[in-house]
Amino acid sequence: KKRVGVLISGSGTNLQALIDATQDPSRRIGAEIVLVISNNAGVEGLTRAQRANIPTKVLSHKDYPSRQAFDASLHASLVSAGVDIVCLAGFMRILTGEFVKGWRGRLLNVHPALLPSFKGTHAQRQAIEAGARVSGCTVHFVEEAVDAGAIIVQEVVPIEANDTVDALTERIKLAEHKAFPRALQLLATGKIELGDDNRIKWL
Ligand code: 3YE
Repeated sequence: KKRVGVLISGSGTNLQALIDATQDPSRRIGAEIVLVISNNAGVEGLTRAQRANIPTKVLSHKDYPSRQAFDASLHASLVSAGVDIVCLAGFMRILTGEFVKGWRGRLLNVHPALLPSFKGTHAQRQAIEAGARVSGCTVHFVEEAVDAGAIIVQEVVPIEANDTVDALTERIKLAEHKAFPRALQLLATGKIELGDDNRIKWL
């Protein structure tokens, strides 16, 4: 089984979906979560990990003099836990090129829109304001350019008449809880890899 580290910043609902999926042998994800790191202390995601008996660590970016130093500390913690694959599950920090390079092909993020549309923050609001009739979520390999990495799984959700950002956000979250475990399974079971051309290679 591949050893997974999950980085969080908040409530950890995607972490919970990954815990539930990896702990259910019938789902055959091929991965186990061995470490959860939060850059914020006291968040609900840490409680979720502890409840599942998964080791946790708080590394606050505020305790480091630079983005490089923070990322080096993240990297060292992941390496010492023997992590193979890193999942960003609501982790709200932009990672340095150096960190991203060190985990090339082994670092996944979930974004609340159908990339390459609506990159960046407030993606749900962007979709509503654009008048789109569908949005969704994207699980992608992380590259240095934010939200630009190769797409692994997407899940579509409707945008309803008179939809609100909050209602759409909740609908997209449910889609993320399906998409993220599927993407992790594809990588952990060797169905995909990140090709030298930075595109998905289906094996
Ligand atoms: N880093 C790189 N490439 C990626 N991090 C994430 C995805 C991704 C990545 O594809 N290189 C917005 C965060 C965006 C932002 O400006 N964050 C601030 C801090 C804000 C805070 O602490 O609340 C910052 O300076 O990093 C994960 C998703 C990042 C979301």
